[in-house]
Amino acid sequence: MDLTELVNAAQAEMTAVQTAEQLESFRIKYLGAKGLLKQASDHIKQIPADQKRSYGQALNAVKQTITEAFERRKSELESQPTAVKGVDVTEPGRISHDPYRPGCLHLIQQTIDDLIDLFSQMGYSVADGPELEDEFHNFEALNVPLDHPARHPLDNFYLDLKPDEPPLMLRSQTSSVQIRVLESHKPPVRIIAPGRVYRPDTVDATHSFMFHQLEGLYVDKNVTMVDLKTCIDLFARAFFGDSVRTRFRPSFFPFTEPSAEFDIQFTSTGGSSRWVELGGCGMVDPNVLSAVGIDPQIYSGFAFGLGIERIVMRRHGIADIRDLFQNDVRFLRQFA
Ligand code: FA5
Repeated sequence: MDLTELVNAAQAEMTAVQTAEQLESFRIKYLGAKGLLKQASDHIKQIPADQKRSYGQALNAVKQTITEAFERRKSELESQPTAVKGVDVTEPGRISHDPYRPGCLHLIQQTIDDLIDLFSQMGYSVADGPELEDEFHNFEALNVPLDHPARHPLDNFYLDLKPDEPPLMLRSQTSSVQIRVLESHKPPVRIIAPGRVYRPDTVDATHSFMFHQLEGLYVDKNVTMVDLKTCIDLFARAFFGDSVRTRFRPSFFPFTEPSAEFDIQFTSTGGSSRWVELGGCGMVDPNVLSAVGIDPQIYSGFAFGLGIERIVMRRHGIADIRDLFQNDVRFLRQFA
């Protein structure tokens, strides 16, 4: 065995050793019990007697060179930080000031749950409808004719559809659920429908392009505007406390007659007050009842649609609606 070739090969291989596994393979190959050095050592038997001494000396020098190279690389690798492949599940967790904090519901979902609790105590059950809605439920059956400005493409998210399919849209109001419920249930009907709605509104402190509404609908015999105002007042006091200030303003919605908007007073930390619109409401228009086959001579009803973000903001003193959607956990954890 050529010892010069052996040592050269070992040194070349050692330059490629980067990991503990490669170093161990190197050790087995050269320094192991059946390794190349052992074979070179066994080879001495075949060396003529007069050359044994010089072969032995050369072999010792090769052994020393390879062993030293091995030891040097070993200590270099041991002093390097261990490179972790993937996740080391045996590594202990990093202990922060708050190691085991559980997750929590988003503030909007917490508020929806509280609203459901409150209205169920007033006899309302929860109804649902699709967010991807057709124009019949979002507009037509709600007495909003084709030429009404609320249906303008710039004010809604219509879907780009094939011409032979009925147009679909992201619903712009939860009032669509009024129709879905009345299509399948005969009065008395008393429901709330919380859910997401979408409008291409310009985003500012009180407007978002996606937000949540809570629709309310009560249809029975002899339902009057007094019932509507009582319901809204009960809700406002239960939710914001007896000292809350609300006001009704006459308004217009195609699906209610008469219609109103109601506002709630926001008082900022500086003490100044402003009115913020919380929702729209009114007595269900007879045309809407007729559209779903309910006789408006026998039945009447009221409906309302509350902006859930506005309720959340008033309840928790949040000045900007955008804080609710940025998903900054430092903000959201305050309400855990
Ligand atoms: C409606 O959407 C009617 N469907 C409400 C209604 C229901 C009237 C039943 C009569 C009977 P309006 O567009 O005003 O109405 O919206 C209702 C509430 O949603 C507003 O008062 C406000 O609180 C909230 N809202 C409206 N636009 C936004 C927006 N871009 N971002 C956040 N909240 C909004």
